[in-house]
Amino acid sequence: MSSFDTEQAFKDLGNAIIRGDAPTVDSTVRVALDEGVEASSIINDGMIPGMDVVGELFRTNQYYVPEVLISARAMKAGMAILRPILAESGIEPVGEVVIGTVRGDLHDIGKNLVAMMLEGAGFGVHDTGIDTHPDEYIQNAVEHNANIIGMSALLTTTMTNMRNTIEAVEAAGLADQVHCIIGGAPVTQRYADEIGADGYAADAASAVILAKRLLGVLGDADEAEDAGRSMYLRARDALQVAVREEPGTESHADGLMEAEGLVEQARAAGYNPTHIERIMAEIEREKVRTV
Ligand code: B1M
Repeated sequence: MSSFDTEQAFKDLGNAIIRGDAPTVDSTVRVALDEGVEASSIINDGMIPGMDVVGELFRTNQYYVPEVLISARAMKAGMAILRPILAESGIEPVGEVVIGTVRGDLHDIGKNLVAMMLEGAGFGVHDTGIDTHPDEYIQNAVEHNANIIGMSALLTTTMTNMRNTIEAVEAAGLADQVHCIIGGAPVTQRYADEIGADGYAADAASAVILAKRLLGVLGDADEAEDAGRSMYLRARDALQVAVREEPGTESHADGLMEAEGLVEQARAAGYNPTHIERIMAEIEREKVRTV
C-alpha cells in the first residue's frame, strides 16, 4: 500500500512555492501525479494557497520583488507540468481571458500572477505580454473568442491606456461580448467606474473571483472565500490604524479589538488559516507593545 500523504504533499508544495524552490515544486508535482492526484487539485489545493501566502507576504512588506519573482518562477515550474495535462483532460475552460499589461507599461510580475491564478482556476488564458496596444487586445479577443479582457497597469501615466482600450472595445462592437477588467497598484475601483470597466480587482485571487462572478460561475465556496478575504482585509486595515495609536490608550485597545473581531469573522468564513494565524500573531504582539 502506498504511504503517500496527499495533505502533506499539498503543504510541501505550498511551502516550496513560498520559498521559491522550483526543483521541489517540480518533483512534488510529478510524485503527486504518479500517485493519482488530480492536476486541478494539485493547483487549487497545493500551489494556489502557496502563491496566496506570497501575495500576502508582499502586501505586508515581508517579501520584496525578488522573492515574488522567485516564487512566481517556482509556480511556473509546476504549471509547465500541469498545463498539458489539463488541456488533455478535455475539461471545458470556465471562460477565455485575454490578458496583458497596457501600452507603454513594462511591468509584468503582477499580470503574470493574475494570469497564472486564472489558468489555475480553469480559464483559458491568452497572454499578450507587456506594452499591449488596444488593437492587440481586440485582435486576440476576436481570435480566441474571449469573454474577458484583463488589463494591468503599474504606472499612473499608462493607466489612461485602459480607458483607450475600453473605448476601442466599444468601437469594435465587442462591448456586449467581452468584459473588461483592470488591476495594478495605482488602479482603484473608483477609476474602474470612471472609465467604464466591468470590474477591478486588487490582487490575483480577487481577479479570479471577479472573472468568475462576471461569467456567472461563482460557486458558494468562492463566495465564502471572498467574504472571508474581505473581512480579513478590513482586519488588516483596523490593525494598521491601531498600530499608529499610542499603546495603552483606549483607541489602541479599541482598534485591536476591532481587528480581532474581524479576524474571527474571517476565520468563521473559512478564510486561509495561514493568513489568520499570521495576523493573530501580529495582533498579539501589538497587544504587549509598550511605548
Ligand atoms: Co517600476 N515603478 N518603473 N519597475 N516598479 C513602480 C510601479 C513604482 C511605484 C516605483 C516607485 O516609484 N515607488 C513607479 C510608478 C510610479 C507611478 O506611476 N505612480 C515605477 C516607475 C516610475 C518605473 C519607471 C518609470 C522607472 C524609470 O525608468 N524611471 C520604469 C517604467 C518602465 C515602463 O513600464 N515603461 C519602471 C521599471 C521597472 C522595472 C523594469 C525595473 C521593474 C519591472 C520588472 C517587471 O515587471 N518585469 C519595476 C518594478 C519591479 C517596480 C516595483 C518595484 C514593483 C512592481 C511589482 O512587480 N510588484 C514598483 C514599486 C512597488 O509596487 N512596490 C514599481 C509586485 C506585483 C506582485 O504587484 O504588480 O501590484 P503588482 O500586482 C498585483 C496587484 O496590483 C494586482 O494583482 C497582482 C498580484 O496580487 N494586479 C491585478 C496587477 N495586475 C492586475 C490585473 C488585474 C487584476 C489585478 O486584472 C486584469
